[in-house]
Amino acid sequence: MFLACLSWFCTSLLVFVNGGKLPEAEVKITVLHKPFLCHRKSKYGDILLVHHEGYLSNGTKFHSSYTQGDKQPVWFTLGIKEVIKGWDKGLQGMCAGEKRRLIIPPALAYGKEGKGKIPPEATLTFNIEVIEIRNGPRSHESFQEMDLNDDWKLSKQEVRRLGQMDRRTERVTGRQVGPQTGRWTDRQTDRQTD
Ligand SMILES: [Ca+2]
Repeated sequence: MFLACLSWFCTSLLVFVNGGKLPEAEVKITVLHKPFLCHRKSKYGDILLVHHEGYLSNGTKFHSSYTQGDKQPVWFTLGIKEVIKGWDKGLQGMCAGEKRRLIIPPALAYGKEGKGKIPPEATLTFNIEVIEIRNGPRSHESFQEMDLNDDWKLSKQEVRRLGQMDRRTERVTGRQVGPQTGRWTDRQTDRQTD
């Protein structure tokens, strides 16, 4: 009788603590590589340049930006639902050069429907390498200004244009060019010559 009461009490306590809700789906994060130097960490609103590989739970690779398409890393804005929720949650606080493995439950990926090669209710594993982190647009208006073709995504060209505008501002204001900005300039030069 005492045990029954105790178990009833514990269950009620649990429901009370959780507010009767199911626990929220979580992303499992494993850091695969952390660079020695970290000038800044990614946060909501930043624009990230990433390489990524995606796997289904049976080990099938469904995408790799290293080997597919134009084999280039992709830009996206963190935390504005431009990408699946699992990425928005799992790619915060990262350094440029850091690599993470994310295991994302279907609720934070493509859910009950699935999408393309992704079957319904699929748990996905991504290996993601952050190549570059830049300040994103700080307001709705500045995002719209950057998004030249109004598709609610920032393409490589649109982000590159922001980089060029930033450098112009630095020349005008004479602001000290930080290591990150310097690296960006080098990378841009590299890309233009290759
Ligand atoms: Ca766009």
